[in-house]
Amino acid sequence: MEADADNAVVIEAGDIYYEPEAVAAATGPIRFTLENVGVVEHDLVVEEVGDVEVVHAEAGETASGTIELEPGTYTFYCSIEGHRTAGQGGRLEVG
Ligand SMILES: [Cu+2]
Repeated sequence: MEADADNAVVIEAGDIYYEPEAVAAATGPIRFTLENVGVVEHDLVVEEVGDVEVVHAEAGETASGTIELEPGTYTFYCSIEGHRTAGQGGRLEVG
């Protein structure tokens, strides 16, 4: 999925997955919106920049956060205990 003109990426988070798991955005500030359709909390953390949490959404809620990234390939994951090992992760291409 490509980011829109505002460099915004929308990801659905459920129990326990992201949809989509592969997203692309342009260099600069990237706005992530996490739509949590699950019954537990989820977040989105970018690994390569020091495991920074970009956005956190409580169960059933939608939240947004922004991160500025250089061109490259990044890994994102949910830091709620057990979620990453259950497969809640994805890849972000910036450039
Ligand atoms: Cu999660």
